[in-house]
Amino acid sequence: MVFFRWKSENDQAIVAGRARSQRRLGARFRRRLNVAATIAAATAVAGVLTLSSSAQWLLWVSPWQSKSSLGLRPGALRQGSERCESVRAAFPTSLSPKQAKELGIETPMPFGDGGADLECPRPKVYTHGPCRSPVASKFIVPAGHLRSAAPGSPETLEVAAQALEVLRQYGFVVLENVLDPVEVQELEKHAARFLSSMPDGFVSQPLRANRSQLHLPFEEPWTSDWMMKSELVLEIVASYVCNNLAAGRNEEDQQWNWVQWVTAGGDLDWFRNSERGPVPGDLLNSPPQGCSDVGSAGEIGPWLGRAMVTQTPAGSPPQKRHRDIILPGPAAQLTIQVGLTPLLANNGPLGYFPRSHLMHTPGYEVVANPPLGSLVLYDSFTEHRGLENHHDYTRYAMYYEFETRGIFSGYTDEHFGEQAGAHTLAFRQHVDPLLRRRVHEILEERGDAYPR
Ligand SMILES: O=C(O)CCC(=O)C(=O)O
Repeated sequence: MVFFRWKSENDQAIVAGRARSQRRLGARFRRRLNVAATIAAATAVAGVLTLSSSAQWLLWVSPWQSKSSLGLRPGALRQGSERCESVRAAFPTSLSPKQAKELGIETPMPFGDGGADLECPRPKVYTHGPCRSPVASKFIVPAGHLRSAAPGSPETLEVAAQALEVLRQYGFVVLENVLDPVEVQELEKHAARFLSSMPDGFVSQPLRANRSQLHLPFEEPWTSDWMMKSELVLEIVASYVCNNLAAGRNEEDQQWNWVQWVTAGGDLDWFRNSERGPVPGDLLNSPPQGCSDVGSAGEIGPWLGRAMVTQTPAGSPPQKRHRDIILPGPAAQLTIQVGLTPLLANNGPLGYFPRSHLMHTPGYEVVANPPLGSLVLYDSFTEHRGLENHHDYTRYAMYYEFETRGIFSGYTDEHFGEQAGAHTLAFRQHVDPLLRRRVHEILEERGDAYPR
């Protein structure tokens, strides 16, 4: 999970003090001051960002911070070190060192037990099941009829357009019945086997609130075309993911752009402007540790990030709501959830906060518990959380995500073990050619500028 470093009050006080004593501020310094002040204002208006991301507790500092300013490298928190103790003090943990050791956790987790939310429940509406609410129907796009549709059929494009509309408006969409439930049921068995007898070179990682996560191996059935190359999914990804602000920009520049996006009204098309495209330089050519190196420096739009499986054991508590990525804001990473265990109201489905990707704060959450064979697509900037699993079995879900170059996802090549990086690459080579063809077609249709 990311510990994202907005300007602290201290930083702002220092900046303000200097501002008083230096009558003639340089243009750059003044801009920084504006950034801090505007961020404070925008954050107050927009509500508190939940600062977290799937894998980022290992990399709890920004990759753009210099070693000297922090006194350590990301991920270098050693048990017992001074730095480690100060982290412990700053992030009191409910996990004892003994428990952490038993879980195989060598570094302290800034989010303690991984972000369990034991506070007051929020109103929920459910998409399916006995508690299904008519209010939730606007988040669902029926797609069962596409299973028999020919490739390139107009129906596929029609459903993609509907789904895109929902996604843009609310930050997530349920594609109901798009996959064959029998095939998906098989995946659950594979997931359970893979997680319980992990091959050498793979390591599962704890995820907030008692979950764990592992990269999937590049092999059948995970590579199946009906899932990884779904025409419907790739069409939506190619059209939706358009935020290239992380490509070649440092943290401060991304913050500044994010603030401008919020203050300009929070329109997703704002990101399509060519001024917000990649910035040439070292950060673009070689994204730092934890930042995505998908694709190449000369192109924009989405590529496949990685494919993973998550398990939510029996009795797991609900998570705190969070965003999987913070910068550079929405439309930079799109996550596809494939429920492998049939999702029920109380076996650990995900709850989503509609329109939170546009910085709106709704008073309720939408629990997506669609039938097996359905997908949920969500902007990783949308607030969401895993809910409690009250059942006596583990709930499995597969996730794969598409992203633009440079975003800080927190994943490194070795995050899931020394072998995992090779599997990530193989997945990308499998899916990207098809996706990129569609990305280029769409960019050309729209007349959006992109470097060739
Ligand atoms: O419970 C899960 O499957 C995933 C939870 C989640 O959204 C997260 O930890 O980012």
